[in-house]
Amino acid sequence: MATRGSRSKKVKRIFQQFDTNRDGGLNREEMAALVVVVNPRVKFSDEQINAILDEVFLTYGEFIDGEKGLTYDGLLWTYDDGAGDVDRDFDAVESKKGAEKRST
Ligand SMILES: [Ca+2]
Repeated sequence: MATRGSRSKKVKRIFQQFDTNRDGGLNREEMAALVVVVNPRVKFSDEQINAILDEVFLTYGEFIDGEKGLTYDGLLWTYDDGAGDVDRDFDAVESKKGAEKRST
């Protein structure tokens, strides 16, 4: 059951997974990694990634914390807006983590 509580918990896990420098925001580099992982079947060009990031940072400007980038609240909003499927993205992130664990 996709309750709001389990949703935000999943978004939190996704956020923390990609906030690699742990500063509480997703900068362009971190967001780019997220976009790539949750779209495993898509081969993005740098231009496409840049266009997506421009769009996100423009649309969610009020959730951008300076150099840190998109905050957790901002990421939650992108899902509330239907920009991505939390469950699907969460599974993609988790399965990637599992694959990395197996390969080491
Ligand atoms: Ca960060």
